[in-house]
Amino acid sequence: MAKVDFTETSVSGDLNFDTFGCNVYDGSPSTPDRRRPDRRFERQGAKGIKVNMGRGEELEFWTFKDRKSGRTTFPAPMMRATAGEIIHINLKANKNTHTIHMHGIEPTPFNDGVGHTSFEVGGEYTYQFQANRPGTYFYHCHKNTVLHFEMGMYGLLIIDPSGGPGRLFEEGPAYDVEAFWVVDDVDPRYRGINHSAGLCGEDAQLNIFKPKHFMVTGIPSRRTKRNRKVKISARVGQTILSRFVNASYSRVRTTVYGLTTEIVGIDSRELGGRHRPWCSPMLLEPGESFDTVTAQRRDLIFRPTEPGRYKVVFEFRDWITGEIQDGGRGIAETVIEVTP
Ligand SMILES: [Cu+2]
Repeated sequence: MAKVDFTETSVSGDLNFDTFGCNVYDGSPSTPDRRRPDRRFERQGAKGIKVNMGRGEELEFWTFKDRKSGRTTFPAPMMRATAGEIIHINLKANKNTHTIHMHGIEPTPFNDGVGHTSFEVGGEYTYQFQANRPGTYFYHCHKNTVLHFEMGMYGLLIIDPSGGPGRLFEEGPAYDVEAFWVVDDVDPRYRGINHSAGLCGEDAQLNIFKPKHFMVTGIPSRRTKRNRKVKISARVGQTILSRFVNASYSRVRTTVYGLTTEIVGIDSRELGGRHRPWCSPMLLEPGESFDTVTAQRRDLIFRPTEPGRYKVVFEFRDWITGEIQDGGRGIAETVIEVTP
């Protein structure tokens, strides 16, 4: 076995299958080609947080703490930047090793946060990338991903066009009201699984997922109808943008009643526009649904012309059988409330 040593910016020591498989290399390398950032985020993970699920039940989540503001939330605090900026995300890993993967952004492999193709952070690392395309992204830990993602190690990553918030893409639709619908499902059994379980071939049963709780943007389904993080309030004539992320392990069917849904972006990419003449936004009639699977994003535009309370339903369905999870209980609802 050849000895490899790229000093501090790469993997060193014996290289074999396990270096990227079972015993993933971890360390605190310095950032290659480091530049002065336009924007810097500081995160710490995994950070435990207890979430009140209602009826006296508390569940543990793992998330990222924002070291600048001191905030620990589930989902993890949002990162927001402007297209063209050079961004640094500094991660301090505590309790075990973790990574930050910017899903939908294509940085260099070294900065991609996928341990199996680079390394896991076993101390501290500063990810560097340039945000070239505006859109709706999310970041998440990519260590033992099935477990760490389910435990809550993710947050929104929004890249605004050069003019800042108020427009979705450079030329894309302008909006007056911005909302976030991040759907997730929770299997309490996963709370008892160790950080690295299943990585080295033992059967941690990560293929078995039986969700018992259903959430939108960190709010359990029994509170999503009224909670201001989920419910949308707007006036007639305003344009609403809702950034939808499927962070669950279900096929989620979303239906908005009484309003036309315009899907103007899919997976951080614009539908239509001058640079994409081969596609166009999708229009859904009131009551018509759309389905998404894990990690997919949809940018949704609503242009209400009449006051009303418009019902929104998220159905969490089994990928294979298509049945609503947990014996039909896998549903969350909210409303778009439109005043004159
Ligand atoms: Cu992790």
